[in-house]
Amino acid sequence: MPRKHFMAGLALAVGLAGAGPALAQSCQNNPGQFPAWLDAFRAEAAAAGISQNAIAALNGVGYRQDIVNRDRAQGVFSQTFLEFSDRMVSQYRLDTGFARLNQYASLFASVEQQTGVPGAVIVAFWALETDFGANTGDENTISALATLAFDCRRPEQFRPQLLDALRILDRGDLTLSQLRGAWAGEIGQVQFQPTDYLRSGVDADGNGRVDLLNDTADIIASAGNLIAYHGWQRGQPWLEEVTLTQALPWEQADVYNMLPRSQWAGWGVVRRDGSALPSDRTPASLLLPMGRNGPAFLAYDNFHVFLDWNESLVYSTTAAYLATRFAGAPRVSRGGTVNSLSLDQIRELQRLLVGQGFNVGAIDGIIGAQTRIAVRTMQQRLGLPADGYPTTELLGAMRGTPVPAGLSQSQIAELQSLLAARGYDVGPIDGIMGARTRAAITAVQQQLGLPADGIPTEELLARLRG
Ligand SMILES: [Ca+2]
Repeated sequence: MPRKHFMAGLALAVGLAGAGPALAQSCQNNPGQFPAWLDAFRAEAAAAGISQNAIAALNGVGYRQDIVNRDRAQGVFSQTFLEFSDRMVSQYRLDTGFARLNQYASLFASVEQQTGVPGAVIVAFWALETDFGANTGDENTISALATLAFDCRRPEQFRPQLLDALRILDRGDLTLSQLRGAWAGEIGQVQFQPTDYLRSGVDADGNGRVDLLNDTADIIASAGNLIAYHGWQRGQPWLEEVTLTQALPWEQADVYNMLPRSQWAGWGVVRRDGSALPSDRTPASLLLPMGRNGPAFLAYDNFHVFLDWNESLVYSTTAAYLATRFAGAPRVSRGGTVNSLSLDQIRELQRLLVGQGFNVGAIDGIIGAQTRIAVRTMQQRLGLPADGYPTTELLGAMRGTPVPAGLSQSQIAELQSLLAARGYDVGPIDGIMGARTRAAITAVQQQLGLPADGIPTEELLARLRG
């Protein structure tokens, strides 16, 4: 799955955490082919209408093994939401952000009028990406992007970025010596990829150049434009801290499960201060970044803009929470005791889940979407509250759970074929236990009067063969 972030500095600074199994894929470059590749790229740029003057920026550019190494580095990140947000939502960032909101109040008001994006949201990205311009990166953008566009891993993603970086030179927004930023090609105080720069950049101060390194008005207006481009809905909330007053159907608490706000109110969810939520149809999901005993939020449609920015829930929740602070929300309440797992414990849990037949992707210590789904199913099977958050209680219960007699990959593939022949959707016949195969097994078990646990066994295979 392609990484979806549109402002990447924070994630990249901490090492591509939570990016998932795509990073584990490897491929081989032959750096000796780089000069010929660069010649072909020059021709492509010229054919795309880019001037020879801008194309000359490629002269002397060499293959950068250090950039490829950074792109391959698999950062591991196991901080909880409170650990991470305590670190990222620093007093310095809060003070500076409020000062910027005050200093540029009329500009923020006009940007919100034009784009619908509140200043609080823009300032949160500005803070997290570069500390308000203090850390914009000093990597040569052309050299970094040329290497990544040549590299075998994601050339289709970086070739257009390299073309657009040349177009930024052509348009005169930045000079070649100014064109520096993050190692993956993001530029400026809110770390725009070149394509975003060209499409969403605005010359708001009217000096004739979109300068996202130096022109504060350009930076604020362009960030509003980019966030609006990603689907921001004017006048709508994004994240709201709430209080849970009773146990609720925990399996409903999933960031992608949008329900009418009245449903959450009916399940005893109230505002953080204890007052009632509006009992209306506004879609919202219940986001429990540390499970049912930790902080609780309602996440609205606009929260998905933060998920676009970084698909890691801990990152995106922290960014959205910081924006609520700039909009006046108090410090998040600490919740009760949550026995979170260490990195090694998450890996152990992932191995145990695989032993139970779940597909959790890589055993990487990262709680991604697949691990969360497996955790929730396992919690249900063990009779634990199914909030999808792995704790030491779950790990302890799983250590004592017998591993079902497993099937080999070829046996699972045979099972998939038999299920498909009966009309079930199992996805590809690949011998891998994915969500569709599990659902099909559960359904056929029900049909056959077997315990519907979704686990593939010899017995089930024999029944289907017969
Ligand atoms: Ca300008």
